[in-house]
Parts: sequence; structure tokens; C-alpha cells
Amino acid sequence: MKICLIMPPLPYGGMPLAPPTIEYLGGLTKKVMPDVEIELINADITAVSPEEIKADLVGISCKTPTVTWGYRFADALRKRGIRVVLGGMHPTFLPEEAKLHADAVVVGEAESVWSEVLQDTEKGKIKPFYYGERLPLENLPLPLIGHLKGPYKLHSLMTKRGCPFHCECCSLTPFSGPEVRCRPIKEVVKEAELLPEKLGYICDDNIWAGDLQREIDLFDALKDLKKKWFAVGCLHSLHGPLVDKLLKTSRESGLIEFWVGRETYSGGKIEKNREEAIKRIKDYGVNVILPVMLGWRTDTLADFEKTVELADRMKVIVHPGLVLPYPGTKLYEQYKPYLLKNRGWEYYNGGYLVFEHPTLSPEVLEEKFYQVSIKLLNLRRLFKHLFDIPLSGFPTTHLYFLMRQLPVHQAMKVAYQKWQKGVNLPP
Ligand code: B12
Ligand code: SF4
Repeated sequence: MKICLIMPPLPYGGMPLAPPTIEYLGGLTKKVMPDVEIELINADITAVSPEEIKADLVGISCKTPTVTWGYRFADALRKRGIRVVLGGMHPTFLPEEAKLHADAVVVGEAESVWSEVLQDTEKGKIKPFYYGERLPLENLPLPLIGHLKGPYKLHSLMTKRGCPFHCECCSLTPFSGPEVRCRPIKEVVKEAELLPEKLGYICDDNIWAGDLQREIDLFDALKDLKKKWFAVGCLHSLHGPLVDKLLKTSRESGLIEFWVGRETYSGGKIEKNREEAIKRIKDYGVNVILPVMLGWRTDTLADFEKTVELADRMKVIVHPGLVLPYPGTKLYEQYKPYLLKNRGWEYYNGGYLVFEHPTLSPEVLEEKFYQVSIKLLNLRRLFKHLFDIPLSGFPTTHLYFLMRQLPVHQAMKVAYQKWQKGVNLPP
């Protein structure tokens, strides 16, 4: 039997990060059915058409903004008689919708059901839905690192799943659950040793979600590898007597950049204790990127400008995005009555308004979003920020910052030009 696992293209294209999901699902496949032939395709880097695919089963991993591509691709494969299974965040929250385009939908995590999906496929008896349980994260298979060929500069490392907080616009607690499930540190280190690059992405839901002593032990164990890391996490847990030790150990073991999670997505407003937590992280030489969502139904145009003040006051680089009410979140339930019917899931990438605002049109809000984004990511601000990254991070944190942010600056300029010409429709 041959199985093909596909990651759809990114909304903004060409990310040199090997997609963890399909490398991992490839590893899981090898574990549960070692004789299966596996092909991994990252459509973000390798353009692919449904006609080229030769497989007995195709698995497509779908996030909300990439699901339209996934559905289209699945429909074309099924017309050719190829069976398709859809999984990932979006099919998990809207399984009935996904089933319209697939032979089977895996709801939730794959570990507990993947073997059954493959066996049923072999027997020609694939079921419509498979419901994954949240298992303890022990003895996970190693991802198929190196299987994907391409200009990859970066791999990821997942050390735990779950987050106890329930922020309104976040899909992670509904997906991974409120209990923090940690992988054994030895297994994480073994996987980290296999990563080919010096720089890695810790892709946990929230890197500091659980027991801070475990995080200290983890970073301590990663120290000897002499790698550099960037990670996404939230600031809720950053209090108590262990925080300084945690930040010191994280920095010593190579943490150079920290992306603040969705908890802080409240326009230009940010509470005092979050501001202090961000300052504390920076003081250890770790650069902080603060994604901020703009264009809430309660926002005015002045709130957009406040984000620029926020970035200046906090000396952080803010990554702006328009509000995204993703299925599975509390925000989705709140905004459901206002969702724009003519904007499909492909518009849910942060560059479009996808719901009615009480007083402002999508065009006015999108234009303002681009203007503010250009201001937030202009070259003057990026170079000035180099002086705001503490010297203790020099030179890696500084170099890495430029390496990542210059392309973002360029991509934002291009996106705005395309928006002005009305030619930036998503794939
Ligand atoms: C790594 C990552 C990225 C990377 C890599 C993306 C890529 N091409 O793989 C980068 C930085 C490029 C990225 C980009 C984006 N991301 Co991202 N990303 C993540 C992150 C941090 C980890 C995902 C991961 O790989 N985990 C490790 C793997 C092993 O776990 P997993 O993917 O959950 O897979 C398991 C199950 O979901 C399931 N499963 C998943 N797919 C499939 C498919 C099949 C067939 C089956 C059977 C099972 C299955 O089985 C797996 C094992 O249990 C998550 C947050 C998180 N912690 O989950 C956000 C996250 C998935 N990203 C998100 C988004 C929105 C995006 C972007 C759209 C952002 C944007 N506006 O550009 C793009 C789109 C990328 C794309 N092409 O799909 C959202 C998705 C929300 C949603 N409702 O869809 C998340 C949840 C972040 C968030 N807080 O909201 N992302
Ligand atoms: S935003 Fe962060 S803290 Fe809030 S639920 Fe999501 S992962 Fe947890």
C-alpha cells in the first residue's frame, strides 16, 4: 500500500520550515504499519497537482485558511478514485463539513486511530469518522526528518501539548485539552539531536503552559546540544519564584526569540503585568515578537494607531493581523451571526476582515490594517529595534531577528500593493 501525506500551501507562501505535522504523521505511519510506502508533499514548497498523485490513500492536513485548498485537492483526487482522509484543526472542529470532501475524517489527534485508518483502508472498509483520544505523550515515533527534499532551513520540536487557559480566540485548548501533557525529557532530547540545523522551532501550544520546574529541567537538558531556539508561548504562567531561573536557563540553552501567544490579542491594549512579563523576558536577551489582532467589532480606527504606540512603548516588534474567529473558539460562537457569507475559509488568514463591523466597511478596515502594518514593520523601526534587543543577546539574537523580519517587511509591502490592485485573493 502507498500513502501520501500532504501539507497545503501557506497563505503567504514559501516558508523554509519543514512542516512538522506530515513529518510526524510519516513517522507514526512507519511505526504502526512499517511496510507502507510513504510520500510526503509540502505543497508550499513543491507545487503539486492532483493528477500527479499515485497513492492508495492520501492524507491532507488542514488548518482553517488552508482548508479550501485541501477540499479542492481532495475533490479532484476522489474523482480519480483515490481515497482521501482529512485531519487537523479545521476538520476536527467542523467534521461534517470536511466529510463532504473526504472518505474519512480524523477528529483530533491521530495517534490512537491511525493504525485503524490504515488497516480499514487496506481492507477497503474505511469508516467516515475516526475520533482520536488524547493519549499520554510517551514513546512517540520520531518524525521522518530528511524525507522531504527542499530548501529547508528549519525544523520543529514538540515537547508537550495542552494549555489550562481558555482564551476566547484560541483553538489550542479546545483541540489539545486543558491538561498539559509533557513528553519525557529524554525523548525530547533524543529527537532534538536529530534536527539537522542549529536553529529550531519549539512548536508547543504554549511553551510555558505547565509546571515551570519541568521547563527548567527541559531547557537544562537541551543545553549541551548548543542549538538556538525560538518558541511560542503565553504570559499567564510567568509569575512566582521560578520565573527568573526559567528565563535564565531558557536563554542559556539557546532561546533567542519568543512569540507571545493569542492571549494578548486585544488590540492596542495590554495589561500592566503582561507588559512587565515581556520586559522581563527581554532583559534576559530574548527578543519578543508580539502578534496583535486588529479590527474587533468594538474597535475604532484610533485603536489601530494605538498599536503603534504600544510597540514603541514596549520596544517590541508587533506583528499585526485582522481578527480571526476560528471554528472551535469562543470567539467563533460570538461572531458567527456576523460572518460575511461571501468570504470562504481561504480569507481567514489575517489579511481580510471576515465579519461585519457595526460602523466600518471591510475595505476601510483592511486599508487601515495595511497602513498600520507598514508603519509597524518599516525598515527604520526594524533597524532601530536592533538597539532595543539587550546586548546579552548579541550577536545571534540580533542576526536572527533581521533574517526573519526583513522578509516579513517585504511580504507586507507586496501584500499591500496587491490589495490596492485587488489582486491578492488567497489560493
Ligand atoms: C508549526 C506551526 C506552523 C508552521 C508550520 C506550518 C506547516 N506548514 O506545517 C508555520 C509557522 C509555517 C505555520 C503557519 C501557519 N499556521 Co501554524 N502552527 C504551527 C503550530 C505551532 C504547531 C503545529 C504542529 O506542527 N504541531 C505538531 C504536529 C505533530 O501536531 P498537529 O499538527 O496538531 O498534528 C496532529 C493532529 O492535529 C492530527 N493531524 C493534523 N493533520 C492531520 C492530517 C491527517 C490526514 C490526520 C489523519 C491527522 C492530522 O494528527 C497529528 C498527530 O496527533 C500550531 C500551534 C500548535 N501548537 O498546534 C500553529 C497553528 C496550527 N497554526 C495556525 C495557523 C492559523 C497558521 C497559518 C494559517 C498562519 C497564517 N495566517 O499564515 C499558517 C498556515 C500554514 C499551513 N500551510 O497550513 C493555527 C491554526 C488554527 C486553525 N483553526 O486552523 C494554529 C493552531 C496556531 C493558533 N494558535 O491558532 N504554522
Ligand atoms: S492563547 Fe495561550 S494561554 Fe490562552 S488558551 Fe491559547 S495557548 Fe493557552
